[in-house]
Amino acid sequence: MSSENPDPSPNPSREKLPPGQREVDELPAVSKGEVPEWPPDWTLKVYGSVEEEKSFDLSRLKAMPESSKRKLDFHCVEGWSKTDLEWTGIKVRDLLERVEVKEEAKYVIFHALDGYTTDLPIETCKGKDVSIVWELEGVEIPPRHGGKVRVVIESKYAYKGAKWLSGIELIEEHEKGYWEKKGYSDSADPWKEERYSD
Ligand SMILES: Nc1nc2c(c(=O)[nH]1)N[C@H]1C(S)=C(S)[C@@H](COP(=O)(O)O)O[C@H]1N2
Ligand SMILES: [Mo]
Repeated sequence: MSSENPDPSPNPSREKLPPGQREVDELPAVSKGEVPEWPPDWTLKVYGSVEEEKSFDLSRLKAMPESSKRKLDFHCVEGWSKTDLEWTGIKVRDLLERVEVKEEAKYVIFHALDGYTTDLPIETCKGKDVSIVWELEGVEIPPRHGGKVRVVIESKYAYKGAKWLSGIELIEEHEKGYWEKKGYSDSADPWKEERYSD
């Protein structure tokens, strides 16, 4: 568990695992399809409702002074959790500060190289809990787990964390992501067991 409590949903009962979750020994690799190719000219684009669109290459992300290591728990909506994984990265808010988000931006939609999307309210992304990461346990994230760059969010089910991150778009209206369109919860709080939308 991170020493920082996740913003939107601190662990209310101080229990290690959210309700209905069981710990697994190894982090499973879960995705809708094949592991996509990592483009040699990859950059992370931050665009949409911002004053100035920007692209960040991997060396620029790694050089950010906010870069840090955090131990986080990982909860899949299918009922497994892997606790205390150490990720290296920054927070999405560190990027949002560098592009100046416009007043009308209400959601952040994450785009991935495999066409996957998922969105979160801008307030959640201005908090401490939405991380953009490039190392797992001190080494480059394996491709099957979203390397080279992915999102992890301890206070949400894992489908809110896009692997193979390619873009961060600021939008005015909520847009359902890949799993959310199939009936999974938009809020996805594991401590409240928000697995499915009503
Ligand atoms: N781009 C992308 N990100 C994704 C997915 C996906 O299919 N594509 N699956 C999500 C789901 S449902 C889970 S449980 C986690 C799995 O991460 P892992 O494979 O590292 O365990 O990634 C999430 N992020
Ligand atoms: Mo999942």
